[in-house]
Amino acid sequence: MTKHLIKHEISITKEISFCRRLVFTPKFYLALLVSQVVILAVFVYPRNFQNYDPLLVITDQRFQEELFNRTTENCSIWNSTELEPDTKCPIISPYLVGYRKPIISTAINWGDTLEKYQTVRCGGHFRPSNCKARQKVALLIPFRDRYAHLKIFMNHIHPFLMRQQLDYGIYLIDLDDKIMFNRGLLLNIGFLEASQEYDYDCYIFHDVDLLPENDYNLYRCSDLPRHMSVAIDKFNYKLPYDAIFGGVSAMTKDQIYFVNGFSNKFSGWGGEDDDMYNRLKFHHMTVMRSMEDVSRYKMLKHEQSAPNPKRFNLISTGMKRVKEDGVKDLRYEVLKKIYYPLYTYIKITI
Ligand code: NGS
Repeated sequence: MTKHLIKHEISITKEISFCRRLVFTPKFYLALLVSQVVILAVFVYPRNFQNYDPLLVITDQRFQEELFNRTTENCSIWNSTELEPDTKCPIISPYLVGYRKPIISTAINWGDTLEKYQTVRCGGHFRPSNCKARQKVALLIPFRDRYAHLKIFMNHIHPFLMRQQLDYGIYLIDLDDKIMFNRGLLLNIGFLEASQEYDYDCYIFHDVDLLPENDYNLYRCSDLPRHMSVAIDKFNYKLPYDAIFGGVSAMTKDQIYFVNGFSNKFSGWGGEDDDMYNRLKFHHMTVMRSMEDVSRYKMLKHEQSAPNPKRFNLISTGMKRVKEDGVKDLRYEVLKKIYYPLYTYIKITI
């Protein structure tokens, strides 16, 4: 028994001295370093850094301050009654360039951007100087907090729309912070506010995180409602499902009133566009789409908003409410309306 114990002790001592020797060799440290790098690369890095993107910093305080200090002193006043040239602009603008990769950088200098777009009038209005635009278009952007996206969007969309020779205005509609985001409601109010300002022919419902890649994707309305963001990089440039009407879509004033606009009941993320698709179907309207190679969009990265758990139920019961839930008889209050150099900002509450 004692003999056995001694043997065991000797073997433990041997193991300890082996470990000591190992710990003091450079190979050991090298192996330790390599294993840590492997652990970091395989397990930790993908989770913490792969999705890291400066665009995820959605509340860019400095940018917000820069922005809110610049109002009408930095732009020329827009006067919708100013005389226009008599000649109509050509059906296809000669300034179009086709596919152009969007510039995605938060390093865009806001001052330079304003300098660059001096032809844009206060409130984000523009009209060609050498011809009469074929359509007057209001871009309605439901908004909450995504200032970094806004900067990139503005820098991209103004030259894009100018090249299309449109008479346009850009409206950012923001909801009282105490109320949950509601895309349908904001678009309805944006429509009512914009139509009071100018006799627009066409209203484009536009998410701030989508950048059109090809300027042959004409921002105009047709006889039927249009779904424009057909091919988004996030969905591998393929339509995710036939009934999708979200992202970017376009309707005339008559089409909007005909279906009573969007439902105001979809608080939180998702479903209001599917409900709009049902409204169109209910009113026997089909949706128009352009070719995938033209209707291409780059989506800016952001965290997924919390989906509305009630959205499926709201969609299935939606057509019972078409008449009373929509753009007609909508009550709201405008808290702020500011004509910034590149867009009109409207903050509302209900
Ligand atoms: C569907 C949503 C739509 C949304 C679409 C694309 O699942 O509201 O995804 O969203 N419908 C429902 O949730 C019922 S996207 O990934 O582009 O943000 O528009």
